[in-house]
Amino acid sequence: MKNGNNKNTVIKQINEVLNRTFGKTIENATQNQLYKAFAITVKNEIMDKWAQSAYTTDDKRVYYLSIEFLMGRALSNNILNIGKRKDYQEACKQLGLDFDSIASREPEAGLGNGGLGRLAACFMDSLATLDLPAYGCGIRYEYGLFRQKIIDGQQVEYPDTWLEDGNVWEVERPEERVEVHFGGHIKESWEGDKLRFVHSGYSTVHAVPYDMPIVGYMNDRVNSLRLWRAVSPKRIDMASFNRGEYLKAVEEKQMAEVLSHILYPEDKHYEGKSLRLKQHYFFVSATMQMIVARFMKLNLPLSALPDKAVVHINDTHPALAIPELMRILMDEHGLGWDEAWDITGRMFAYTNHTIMAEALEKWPEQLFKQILPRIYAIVKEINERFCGMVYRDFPEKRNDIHKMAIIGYGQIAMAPLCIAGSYSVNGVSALHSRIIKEETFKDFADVFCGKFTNVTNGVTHRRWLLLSNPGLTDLITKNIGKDWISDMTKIKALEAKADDPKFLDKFDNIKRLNKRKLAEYIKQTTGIVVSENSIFDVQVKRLHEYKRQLLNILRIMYDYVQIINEPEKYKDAIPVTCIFGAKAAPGYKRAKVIIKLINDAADLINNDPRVMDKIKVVFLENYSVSLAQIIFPASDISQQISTASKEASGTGNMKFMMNGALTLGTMDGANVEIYESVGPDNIYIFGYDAETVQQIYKTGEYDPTVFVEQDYTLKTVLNMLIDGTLNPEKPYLFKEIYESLLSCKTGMSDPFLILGDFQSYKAAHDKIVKDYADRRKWNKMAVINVANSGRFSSDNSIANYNKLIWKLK
Ligand code: 26Q
Repeated sequence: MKNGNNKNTVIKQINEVLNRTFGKTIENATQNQLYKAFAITVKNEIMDKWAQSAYTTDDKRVYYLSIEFLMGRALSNNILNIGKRKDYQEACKQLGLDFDSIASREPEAGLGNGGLGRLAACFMDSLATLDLPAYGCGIRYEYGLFRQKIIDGQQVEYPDTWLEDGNVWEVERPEERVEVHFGGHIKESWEGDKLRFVHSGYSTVHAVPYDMPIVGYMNDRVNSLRLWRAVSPKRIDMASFNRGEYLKAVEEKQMAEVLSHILYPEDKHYEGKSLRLKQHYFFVSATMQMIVARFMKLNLPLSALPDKAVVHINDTHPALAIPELMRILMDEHGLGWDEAWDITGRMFAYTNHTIMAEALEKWPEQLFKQILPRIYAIVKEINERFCGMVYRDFPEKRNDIHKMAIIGYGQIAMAPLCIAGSYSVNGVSALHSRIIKEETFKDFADVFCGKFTNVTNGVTHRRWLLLSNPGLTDLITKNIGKDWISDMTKIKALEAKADDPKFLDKFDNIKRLNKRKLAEYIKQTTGIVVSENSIFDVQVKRLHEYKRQLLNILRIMYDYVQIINEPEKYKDAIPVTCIFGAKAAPGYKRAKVIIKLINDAADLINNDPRVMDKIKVVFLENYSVSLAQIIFPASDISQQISTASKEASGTGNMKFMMNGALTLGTMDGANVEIYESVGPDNIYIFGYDAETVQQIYKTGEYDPTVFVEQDYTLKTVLNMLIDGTLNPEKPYLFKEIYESLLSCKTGMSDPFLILGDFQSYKAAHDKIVKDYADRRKWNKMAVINVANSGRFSSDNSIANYNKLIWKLK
């Protein structure tokens, strides 16, 4: 029996590793040792392929540069991708071990804030699976995104010590260390007819790479995620140490190493912090040096560099890779400006992820100059040549040059640098790409019309469906065969089953089991008992005003008031469990108050007997990749309710869809494409569209008081924010929220248009809850959603990136 053999091989391997590494056996190993033994065993299995993929080919590669990689746990994923899930499960069964509990010992690699970081992780998975040679490059943060606890309804942050107990997956490569220089002075000198730039008086930080394997699904490719760690070249200064100045002795060392200590927890909020600028330069400098050094081994002329490497810039954070390459080509390889710029201009592609003004990166010129004097000089030159080109070649745009300049008003703007220095610029959904081309970066698009393109985001169905929802995965495979797993477009065949009552019952049952699992988790972590028969209505994402968790909680409070006012009317209503998960940036006060509001409202509603358990409100703390893997499969309703035009794409929306949740959303980001895929009957759309929102911003015609005057219940709900109902001890807590919702002074009114969208949101929610009663019909809609989710696999996005932009192989 093949399977029996494989299972026994796994058992033998694990025993061996346990024995060699810990001097233990399966019988007496701790859970942590078991986890490590599993991980080492899997890693050993992929080592061969990793060496092959990483060090033997000269093919053109894509380097995906990102300040964030929100990877989540790797063990189950890697086992899935090498095709040995069954072997490991059976081995565990035979040994009396609980595989999931062992896998949950792995600390999660949470090196990202949200969508942008998770997208980078999904893309790494698809790149390997599509057998494309790729490197992910970023920072090996010692502390990932903070762990969130909710204490007395409020967010409290704790450090994420994910590396404390070691990281089985990483391989340190000290032999590939490079130097990164900060500060100092630049001297110009003529060497024959060449102007040379000599950098002196700088301080040095060593960048040491740590590689993690990225395993392709059922193929021979294992790519690398290369994360750089900052190490000081200095040992402790023994002289100061001996004088008893311990602090001073370690100070310099720590100043250097702090660069890779912590992930900034701000998501879409830029602040000109010098440490952050240093982090950006640190990892892009190390990466660009590595790329050029690797290329030099091929003994080709430097002009061939773009045939061997393409560098993808994930938002503007790695923008300095552009001037850094210029520096390496000119200062270290003696190229002239034009030659270096020609190479550079063929190497970079840039993805924009947000149009929110406060997220657009700009650095104070003085700070920049001081920290990166040589890079500053290069950026200045790029700016002058770029503005000169526009002046010369586009006389009609002369009056717009100040809007496009890279340097101006004492600041250096990163998006213009990326656009000027890349051959491709893309947005992350059809709507978003249109907005950046026609509005945000319109002037650039007039100048470089061919550069702008769209690649809609996607998510890896291997993690978000196969791993997270094995029940649904099996059901799909039993009905349409297994081809869809390697080609997600084939999942469309499932639509043929959308009218099959037997199939729908099975589908319904799988959802129920997933809900049971989540209900258990909720009970364990919050003590709240929720019914698996209730509708699981879910909003999980970063806490941001534009994402409008506030709209959701106000609507819940509205339902609450309706139920206590007319209990008779609601006594047969299907109960709804409203689930939130959201981290707020630690310094984002309004976001934190909204978390408090959700929790205070939850307390009030969950403990009011008049509600008859018709509504439960649950705030799950520490929303993370692993928690998301439990939530999506158990969800009925996917809340995607951003103010239209604000959410560039969203990717949670896609994960819900794949798991058969129905979208309740605005026409924003990729919701628009989900709508096109499933049709108007299988999605719940409400609210202003992007054009109307823009119109309101332009005219300022928005008066929220009108909506309140028309609706007495809404008035009651808003009053609850200020009359102490929610928090009798601190009735003032939510006063500012109340005022922001109602303010209509010119230029001061609520930019998220919450009350403007309220009524249509409430109506859409009432309809979705009503429709749930017809379970056959509901499940049919859900199946149609799953069947049409194929285009949202990141395999599709990556295939598009490659076809349109990278052109590998
Ligand atoms: C920049 C400079 C200084 C400090 C912070 C930042 C910063 C950090 C994180 C700016 C932006 C981010 C994150 C942006 C982000 O996650 N955007 C999301 O990207 C997803 C993937 O494309 C989209 O699906 C989401 O719609 C978009 O909000």
